[in-house]
Amino acid sequence: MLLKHIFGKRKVEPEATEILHQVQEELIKQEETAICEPKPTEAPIAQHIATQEAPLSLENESKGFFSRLKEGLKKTRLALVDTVDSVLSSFRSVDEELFEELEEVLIMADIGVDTSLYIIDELKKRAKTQSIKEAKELKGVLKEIITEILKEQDTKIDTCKQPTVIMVIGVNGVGKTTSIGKMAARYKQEGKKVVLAAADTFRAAAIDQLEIWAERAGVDIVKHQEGSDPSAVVFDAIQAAKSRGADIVICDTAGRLHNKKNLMEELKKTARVIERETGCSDNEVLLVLDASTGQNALIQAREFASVARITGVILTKLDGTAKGGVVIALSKEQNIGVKFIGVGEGISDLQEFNPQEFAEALFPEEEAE
Ligand SMILES: Nc1nc2c(ncn2[C@@H]2O[C@H](COP(=O)(O)OP(=O)(O)OP(=O)(O)O)[C@@H](O)[C@H]2O)c(=O)[nH]1
Ligand SMILES: [Mg+2]
Repeated sequence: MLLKHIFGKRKVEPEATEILHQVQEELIKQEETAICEPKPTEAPIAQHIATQEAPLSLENESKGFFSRLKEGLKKTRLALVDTVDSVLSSFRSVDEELFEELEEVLIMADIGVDTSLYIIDELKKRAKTQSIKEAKELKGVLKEIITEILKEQDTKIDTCKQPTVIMVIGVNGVGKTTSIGKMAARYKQEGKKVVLAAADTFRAAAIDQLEIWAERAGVDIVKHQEGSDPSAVVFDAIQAAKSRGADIVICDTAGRLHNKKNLMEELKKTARVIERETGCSDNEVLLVLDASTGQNALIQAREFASVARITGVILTKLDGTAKGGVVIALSKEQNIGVKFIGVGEGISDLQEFNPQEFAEALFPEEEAE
């Protein structure tokens, strides 16, 4: 609501775009300090166990998949699509004022200034070429533009290498370990042999937490003592995978070290070991981002991308946040494909990101009329 307080009224003048950029930069600066601050978000191990549910079943999975996605995007839908609906219904014809109102709705829904401006520009162009006269007709075009943006990036993980090594990185508390547990369960269900590498050696609890997930998913884990060299854990995990004929190695990493520089150096070193041991320079490096942090997730993407080769994003905690619009900004502004989304804490609450289905869940058909 900050922008509304600043500008006092809903209308955003075209010349205010520059100011919007400045305000966004300022917000980003304020949030930047929080990036490397340890957040005491991690639930105690007992709580992790308490939130566990029945083992993942692919049958239940496909049945409930779309409804869980829809449910998970409820708050984002309210913030974005329901607000778009109310703007469209308050205008009869398509005019400049309507586009300005829509632009503000997009920015407020965490789509980011640049992406919002791009979407409105496209909307104007298409409204003109399609001779759209009624405001409500714009909704379908908006959905089309958003779907196209989401489809621009690669959303698939290549698991053909033997073994495929996936390194999972991100700041503390974003959901790395939980997502790894969920991924392990998915791959296991697909008939793949998985080995987890407990390379967050910074805390003993992190190793214990991954071990619980390995047990739940029914996969192997390679672990060392707390404080040991993370690269050595990854090295051993890859050797174990090779000798056991495993298909996939997923490496947990620390979200915090004594300082940010240490963390980044450690990640680089681990990536080098993976490269050397697999003989491949294009292994998956997935950055985990917490959708509920909105624009801060974009800053983290930018920071990590400047020091690491990121091949994709796992966007967690889409359930319970109205800031899911950030997925659109990530695709457009950061050029990073979202590979998985987290829509809950349960073992089956990780979904492969499907741009078309995501757009359908955000703009359900029955409401598109
Ligand atoms: N609601 C919801 N909670 C999630 C999701 N993914 C993870 N969480 C929760 O987020 C919290 C932190 O998750 P972790 O997996 O421990 O995060 P981490 O990145 O490994 O944290 P560190 O090991 O401290 O760096 C846990 O309470 C998880 O249950 C999600 O998609 N939705
Ligand atoms: Mg962790």
